[in-house]
Amino acid sequence: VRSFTTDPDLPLSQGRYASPLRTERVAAVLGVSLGVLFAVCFVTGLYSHLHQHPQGALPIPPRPAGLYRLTQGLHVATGIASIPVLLAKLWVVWPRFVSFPPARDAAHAVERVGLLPLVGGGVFLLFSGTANVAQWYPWRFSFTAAHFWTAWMVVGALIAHVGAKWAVSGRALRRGHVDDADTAAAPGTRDGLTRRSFLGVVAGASGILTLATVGQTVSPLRRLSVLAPRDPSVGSQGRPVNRGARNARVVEAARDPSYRLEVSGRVQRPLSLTADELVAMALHDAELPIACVEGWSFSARWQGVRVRDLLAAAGAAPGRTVLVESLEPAGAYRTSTLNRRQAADRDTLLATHIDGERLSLDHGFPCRLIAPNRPGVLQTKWVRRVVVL
Ligand code: HEM
Ligand SMILES: Nc1nc2c(c(=O)[nH]1)N[C@H]1C(S)=C(S)[C@@H](COP(=O)(O)O)O[C@H]1N2
Ligand SMILES: [Mo]
Repeated sequence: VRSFTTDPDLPLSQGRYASPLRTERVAAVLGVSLGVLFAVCFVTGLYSHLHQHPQGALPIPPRPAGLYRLTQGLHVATGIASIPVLLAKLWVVWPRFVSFPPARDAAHAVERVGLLPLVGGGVFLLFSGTANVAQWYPWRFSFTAAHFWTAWMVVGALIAHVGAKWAVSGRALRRGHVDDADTAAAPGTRDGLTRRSFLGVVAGASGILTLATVGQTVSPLRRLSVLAPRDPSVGSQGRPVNRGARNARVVEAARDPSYRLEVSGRVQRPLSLTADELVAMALHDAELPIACVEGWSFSARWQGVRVRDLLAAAGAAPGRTVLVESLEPAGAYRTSTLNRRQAADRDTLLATHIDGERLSLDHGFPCRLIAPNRPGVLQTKWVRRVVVL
């Protein structure tokens, strides 16, 4: 045991794994950076959760139209940017993981046990998030449920960790602080510079990783984004497709001449419209994004019938919640709900056209929902029925 462990009472910079880069100050700088990145991830993640698990008391407004695009793009970008920072932080504090005896006293033991959810959970969030974005599902459990509950656990452990490290980090970050590595190192070594370069390399790795992926949502950068799973200008009609018509098993039903769009539920006059009748209605234009939960997005000019016009034509009372159903026989995204304000928004459309072209089968022909400030998973394609609740 003694051959690889360290003494918990020694400063980070001393003992078996001594390095001029392993100092309280470097650990604190990396820790603050991770704290900021994880806080952005947590807030934007909760916002995404609220969209998909609506709470009656907190209905999500349809404006600003591009807000979800921004928050989910930030979520995935800050998450990916934090990968090199977390790895660097684990490397710097490595001696602490192998200290022996494991704890000085009971309080120290509690603090150390708290590292398990913090480190394990943090690694799990970054791994599961990245795998999800890369559409790789090497597990059986539900990604969102596991990612969501782990996020709460990590944030709880993070708050406890910040409390435990507040004093020592505060000291280490103060201007004029002399790192204990400097007093321990031979005079004349330029460790200050080494540490600054180390932090520079970590920040650079973070930046490069971000540039290599963020083009999936910031289209001017798409040429740099060699690691991004999606290019916002590649796909049917020059736009990416999440789930195509064949995979969703809707090809026949969408092309069937007996297709009707139905407006039913709490209405005075249920409607049943052919695809041609739908296109013959008053079409409206809206420039709106598709912002996938996976962090890619594109903005397009859509044309279609306003949902509120359809509701009025069917004689629905104003201010109703609306359920939108797809032709898709099964699947997690075959229905979605519009709250009152979302349903009443002037840009909430059953789109029939994208960028002036009739929608392709893969983008939702004969019509698909497109509404402001909404995750892609809720922009239901191949709509067959609008039910007023
Ligand atoms: C590389 C890092 C990360 C990536 C790529 C990532 C990716 C994702 C994705 C794709 C979703 C959407 C899931 C869906 O709705 O289907 C999501 C949701 C979420 N993320 Fe992350 N994430 C990362 C890190 C984090 C971190 C560090 C936290 C918290 C500190 C976090 C908290 C959340 C929460 C709370 C949700 C909402 C889950 C739900 O809707 O129930 N994520 N993340
Ligand atoms: N019926 C149905 N609609 C759906 C989906 C689906 O699987 N089934 N996928 C959703 C997801 S996850 C996204 S990101 C958007 C993508 O729209 P696009 O394929 O037109 O780009 O469609 C949404 N609409
Ligand atoms: Mo999506």
